[in-house]
Amino acid sequence: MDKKQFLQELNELDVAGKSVARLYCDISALAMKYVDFNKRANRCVHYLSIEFLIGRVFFNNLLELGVLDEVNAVLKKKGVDIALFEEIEDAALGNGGLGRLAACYMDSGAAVGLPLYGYGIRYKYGLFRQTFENGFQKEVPDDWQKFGDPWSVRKENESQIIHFADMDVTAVPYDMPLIGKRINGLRLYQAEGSEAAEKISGVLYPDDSSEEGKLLRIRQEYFLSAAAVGDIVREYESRHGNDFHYFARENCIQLNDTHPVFAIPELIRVLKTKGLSYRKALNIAQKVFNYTNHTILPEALECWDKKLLVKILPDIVSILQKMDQTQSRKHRKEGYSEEEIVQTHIYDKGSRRFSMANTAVFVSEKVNGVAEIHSEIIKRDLFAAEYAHHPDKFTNVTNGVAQRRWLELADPELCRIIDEKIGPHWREHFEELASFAPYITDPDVLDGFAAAKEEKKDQLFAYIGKTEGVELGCGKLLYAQVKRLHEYKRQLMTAFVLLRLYFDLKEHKIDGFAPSVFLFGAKSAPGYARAKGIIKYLNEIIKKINADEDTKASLLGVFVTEYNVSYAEKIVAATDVSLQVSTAGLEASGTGNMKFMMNGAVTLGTMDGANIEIVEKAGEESNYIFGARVEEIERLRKDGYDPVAWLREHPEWMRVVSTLIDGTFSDDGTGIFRELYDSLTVGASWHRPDHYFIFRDVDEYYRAVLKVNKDYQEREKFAGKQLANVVNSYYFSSDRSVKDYAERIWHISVKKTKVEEKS
Ligand code: 26Q
Repeated sequence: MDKKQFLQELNELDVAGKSVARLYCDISALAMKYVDFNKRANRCVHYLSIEFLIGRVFFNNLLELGVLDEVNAVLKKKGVDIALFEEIEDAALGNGGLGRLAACYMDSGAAVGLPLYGYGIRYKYGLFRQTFENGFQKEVPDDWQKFGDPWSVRKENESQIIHFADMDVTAVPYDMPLIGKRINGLRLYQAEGSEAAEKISGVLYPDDSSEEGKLLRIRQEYFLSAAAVGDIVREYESRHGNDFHYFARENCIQLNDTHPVFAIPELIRVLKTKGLSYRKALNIAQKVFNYTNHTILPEALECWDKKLLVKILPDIVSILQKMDQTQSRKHRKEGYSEEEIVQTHIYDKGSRRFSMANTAVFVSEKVNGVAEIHSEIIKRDLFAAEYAHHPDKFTNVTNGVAQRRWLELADPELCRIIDEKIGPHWREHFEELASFAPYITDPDVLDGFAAAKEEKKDQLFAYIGKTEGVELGCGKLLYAQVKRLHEYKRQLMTAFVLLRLYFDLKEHKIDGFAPSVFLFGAKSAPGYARAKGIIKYLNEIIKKINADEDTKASLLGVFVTEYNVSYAEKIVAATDVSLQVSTAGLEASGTGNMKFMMNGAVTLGTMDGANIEIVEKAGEESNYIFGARVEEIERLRKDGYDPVAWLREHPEWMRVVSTLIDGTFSDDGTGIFRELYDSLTVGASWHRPDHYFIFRDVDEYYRAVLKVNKDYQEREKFAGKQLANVVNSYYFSSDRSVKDYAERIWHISVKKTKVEEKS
């Protein structure tokens, strides 16, 4: 980028009378003029994902272009506060972890100079925006394009037609630059051509409880898969014509979970139309694809009814069926037992369904989980049969997060403290953060860190005061649990701990409690009644606690509305204690845990997902681990577990849990609190009572919360624990993750050849 020229043009920009949105568009468009996409490399990786939770790109892109500070200065001179652009909507084209991970990987790919290209869907409406009405979540459509989309370029002439049995749909690409050492692209497709076609890129996650909803979901998945495959093949043909010998050498496709798995049969279908045999096409596919699993929850493992698929994708069904036959023959030859064949097969004759995960595992060269423990679990449980015969297929790549967004943008104050001691080089080579280690016992650094944390808390609390109307004061210890609302993440367990704290404080049962704030942020899937019930319950608890004059100086709660990427940036920087309390074995990795760690929060959590690696790197003494390990949970599942007996024996907890049914709180007559209570004591919707083992862990959780609270009061010592987390967080950079993928799975390197140099 020609910085000088850009800044000169910016200087000349007329700001008078322009709205914030208009200015945002003008400055973004100006920067886009200087963005120059790199040419493709000899071998490229295509990252297919149904979600990209990008968040606000304005600040990130200016940072990556190296002009953020300068733009800030120019605008200031013109009397414009750059912070105003924080009001502009961000693109939430994802739900949570998986989508945010995809965005971090795109950021890192460009930053470290890997030819990594994203393919996704340009949803008209992203993840709903959340409001609370009387403590209940309400959803509002997310019209993220209403201020324009200045960072995308529509590529009309690279549109393609996607065929379904009942309609043709035009897929129009929009390219967003990914700026770093390389300028890569994220290509999002918009569906056009008719009203029915437009629906395909209408909303992220349509309600799929009806057949119509399921069909729409299948259409979305195929739309993305076919558009990406079509693009990759066309680009290849432009260089090699009809000779597909080099296809697998030059292209690698990473499937971000099973949602884009139709890309496999689609590639085979397309290669067949180019004259290749089914065998040859399958052979190429087996060299091109890799698959990442992100969850072992049975309800998230996609299987599609043949009856549905055949209605709109008959050719894909034929190929999947043929693949199933090839697979059976191959597996018999390789000595799979009948039971193993049933566990691995692509098509299940009994239920007449196709397993997307089994399709992915069969074809992929590498299959990976997203944290050590999770990769072990998928080898041992989910894909045990395939692992027994092809152990080399399976590997682990622990997730990471983009430190440019999650530390540099989120917490410049902390970054300056680091810079002062070790210079700024660590910003580009994040592993050099390790050299900050000798300074984390330096009293000046510890004081400086504690002061910076207070500053971030003040900033966050001021923002919360303004947006939520809740005053949180200052000098408090901040505990935070922010993530999607799901039973396995156990926000309900935190609700019980919070209530117990409140009762005990009110009755003067706790000595020397450091004044604390419990902060929650979460969206629930619109149709997930129990998750919505938990939001309401937490809101009721918080209302009660915040209104109590006896305790409010010691304990406050807040459930922030519309938790999203931008909110997360503020929260991770301000938090002291990161709550990561999923049932052991169920959180594949978690990435919020890494963002908090990077900003100097200690983890208070279970031995689950990447928490285990966090504790391994930063030390048990700098974190707070409690609860049943995965082996114990498995034992309890097998040998039986009696939550009702436990409650009976623990009246202090019975009192807390009873508030779900004793009238302490009102659920406005919806019956949802009773339903929650029943789910813990009787069991509901095919789950056993307390399916997520809250009562196994809640008391240990409570003790751990008190222990942190006590330790926090030795502020300097506690700051040392926090800084031990910062220093050791370099491992959780997504730069490390993508380099790991590049080396072990994608077989690409960061080195540039002459041909790859910019044109
Ligand atoms: C499944 C079937 C039908 C419709 C939708 C789905 C579906 C949708 C979204 C299944 C899974 C997801 C999303 C999963 C996800 O976000 N997983 C998270 O991935 C993170 C990145 O690897 C991990 O850190 C989290 O632990 C994991 O929960």
